Amino acid sequence: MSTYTVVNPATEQPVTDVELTSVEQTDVAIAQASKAFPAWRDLAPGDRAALLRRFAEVVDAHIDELAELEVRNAGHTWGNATWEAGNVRDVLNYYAGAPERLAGKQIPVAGGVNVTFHEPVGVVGIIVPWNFPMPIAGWGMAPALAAGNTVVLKPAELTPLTAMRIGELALEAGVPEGVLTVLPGKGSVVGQRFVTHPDVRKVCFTGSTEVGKQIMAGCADQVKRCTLELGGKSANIVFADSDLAKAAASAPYAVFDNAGQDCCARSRILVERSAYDEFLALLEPAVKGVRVLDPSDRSSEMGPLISAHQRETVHSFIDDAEVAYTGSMPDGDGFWVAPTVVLADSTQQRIWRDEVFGPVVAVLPFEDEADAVAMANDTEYGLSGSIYTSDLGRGLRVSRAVQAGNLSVNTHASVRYWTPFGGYKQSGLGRELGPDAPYAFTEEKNVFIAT
Ligand code: TAP
Repeated sequence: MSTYTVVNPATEQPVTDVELTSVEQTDVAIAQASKAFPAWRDLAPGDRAALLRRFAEVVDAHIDELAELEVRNAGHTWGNATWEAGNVRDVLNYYAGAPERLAGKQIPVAGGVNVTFHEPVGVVGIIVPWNFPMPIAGWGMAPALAAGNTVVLKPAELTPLTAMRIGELALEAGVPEGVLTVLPGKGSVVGQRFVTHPDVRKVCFTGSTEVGKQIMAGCADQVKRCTLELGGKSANIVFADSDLAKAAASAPYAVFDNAGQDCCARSRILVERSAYDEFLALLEPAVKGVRVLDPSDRSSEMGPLISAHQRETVHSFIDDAEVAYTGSMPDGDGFWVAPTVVLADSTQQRIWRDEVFGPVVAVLPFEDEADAVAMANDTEYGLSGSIYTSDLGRGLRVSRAVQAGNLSVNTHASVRYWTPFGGYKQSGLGRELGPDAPYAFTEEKNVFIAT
């Protein structure tokens, strides 16, 4: 039996050892999920809804415990970790409304009656990255379970603890054995088996674009359904007519939240040239004001990176770039990088094009609206972005022109569990969240009855 030692990224101290699931154990779990599927599918919709609501209640009773685990396992701040645990509860409650609403259609035809049904696909494999272990687990499992599927879920090897606890809480809530199974382990072992095992009918993957492409190629072999939520290089577009003080005050939180390990991080700031110097001057105190502290300190606003490896990757970007200014970070152990503002000198630079996944933001001026849109779209990614302007017509026009799935105007808050989330271009395939998410875990069946 091989094990992995979970490390606290703020202290580099071991937290606990976790047994890694083997291929054989993965196969056993998939067999149990297949066995549990018919009964879960056939449960009266109201009963499935009630179990999901009960699951949400049990999660709610353990918010502090889950948050505590995430602070130690992922280095998330207390504020973020409690929000993330609450998000799992909220997503379960929201999709508890779905079993009773997954209605098909009656479509007019000659000579009979035509009806459609939304039928669950079967066993769903969910592969979760380390940056948001709880929300991403919740966004996959809640609509999948609501639609009548059973779920096998693999957390990232680095951050398995909260997902494992959530799996236990499901059982405590009365969710039957085999309906949700959490399998801590390696992507190349457990995740890969979800892709190749014929009884896993759909794979929901969140992670890097590179691995996402491999998952998609692997799924093609069996024409397996897959949803991909991948990387991003999102633009924060600041027009000269915006409230510059507000735009500058909010910009750090749009990119340094979760130490920049956020697929939606607005890691490119585009500023209209006439406001460029003023914006940079306003941004400096905002960046320096971010409280970068051990996340066990409840006033911390930014914690460490997840690992030494991730810190090296981030340094490889900063070392090549022209740093304008940095914020603070603690001394001593922990995988720390200070919030860093880089002045880009071209849209071809690596810092401007590649996802850093760390607390680094690059800034470049633009000339006019058309230039801003062209620069924002000059990327293979398309996940999110923000537009700051006092002209709401322009805000809407630019939102429509930017090729990304989640835009926000005069705020960076673009993700809500009751609205759809996902990427254009190489940021992903399909959508999560919102009212339609359960349908993505069903097949639509059409039945014609001759009369
Ligand atoms: P990845 O290395 O892609 O890992 C993501 C998950 O996939 C992990 O659980 C990993 O397992 C597993 N995995 C790795 N190789 C696999 C394979 N061959 N087959 C099946 N599963 C495999 O990404 P990461 O470094 O954890 O996360 C960072 C990336 O995720 C960033 O690019 C970020 O933008 C993206 N991300 C996107 C979103 C959305 S919603 N678009 C949200 C969060 C993160 P291990 O445990 O072995 O690593």
